[in-house]
Amino acid sequence: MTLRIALQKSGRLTDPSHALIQECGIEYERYNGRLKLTAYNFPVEILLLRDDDIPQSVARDVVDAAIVGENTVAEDASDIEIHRRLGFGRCRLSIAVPRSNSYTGISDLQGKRIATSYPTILSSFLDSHSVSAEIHSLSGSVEIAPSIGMADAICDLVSSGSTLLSNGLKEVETVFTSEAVLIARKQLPPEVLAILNKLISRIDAVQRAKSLKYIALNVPKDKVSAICEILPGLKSPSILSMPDSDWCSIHTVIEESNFWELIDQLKTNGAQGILVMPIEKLIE
Ligand code: PRT
Ligand code: ZN
Repeated sequence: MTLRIALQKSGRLTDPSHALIQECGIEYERYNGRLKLTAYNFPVEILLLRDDDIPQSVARDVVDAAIVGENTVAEDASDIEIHRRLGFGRCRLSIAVPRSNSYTGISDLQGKRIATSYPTILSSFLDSHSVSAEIHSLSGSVEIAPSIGMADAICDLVSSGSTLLSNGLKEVETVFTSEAVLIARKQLPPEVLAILNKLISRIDAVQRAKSLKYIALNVPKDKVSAICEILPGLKSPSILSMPDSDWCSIHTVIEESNFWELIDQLKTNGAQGILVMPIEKLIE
């Protein structure tokens, strides 16, 4: 049995998706032009597809699972389960209008023409705000629709905002926020589900490790208890006493998110020689 997983063939999600699979210890060769890759050391087959085709490929049993933008799934999903959010490919689907327009609120969109490649997400957003507008579906180059007189507004993906800016548009409503997600068909055969779960537990280990740092520091013995209170480790820190010295060494794991604040507090409490190391994987 193998798990068939789709990744984007070529685009924004391609490199980070391969990187994640490879960080999970899964090895395969990427050949130019080859659309099906088989791993040497894990029962997985990787199919490279256009992102727009991925949700349907999962729903129709062409593949079992995939990494794709959540926006694509929300636009075109049925019988699909989102198993994990992956933290890359972040963007938002936003409504934008010409910069010269005054915009006072969502009711300004009533009766307007809005161009988008995401008609399903947009129409449910407008419905939820009781706005009725004419939705024009376009498969690309949505941002030029207002300047050629095809629409009054657009609804498109935004990350830095520079595309909107260079097309004389301003972002006025956020419709949906998105990132890459790991999806799979509901009701997979048990053997395939078991492989998927194995992959998910590896992804969890990789993701968890990225949010943590291993630190080692030297601390005066009389400051150990004060410092241990500051350190919110996974478990209590390891304390290595140095014989014939007033110092000991503390080792622990901390969250990346409050890293700098914590380091400042440790220094204030007398810690020295603070060594910080990345963690490759964390299996809990
Ligand atoms: O060939 P294929 O159909 O597979 O690729 P594609 O060109 O349709 O997709 P691609 O590679 O552009 O995007 C794949 C996924 O990346 C999307 O489905 C999103 O989940 C995610 N993503 C993240 C983005 C962006 N950021 C993004 N900025 N997808 C598209 N954009 C486009 C947007 O449409 C607009 O044209 O980038 C432009 C805006 O970017 P900024 O930085 O100027 O705001
Ligand atoms: Zn696409």
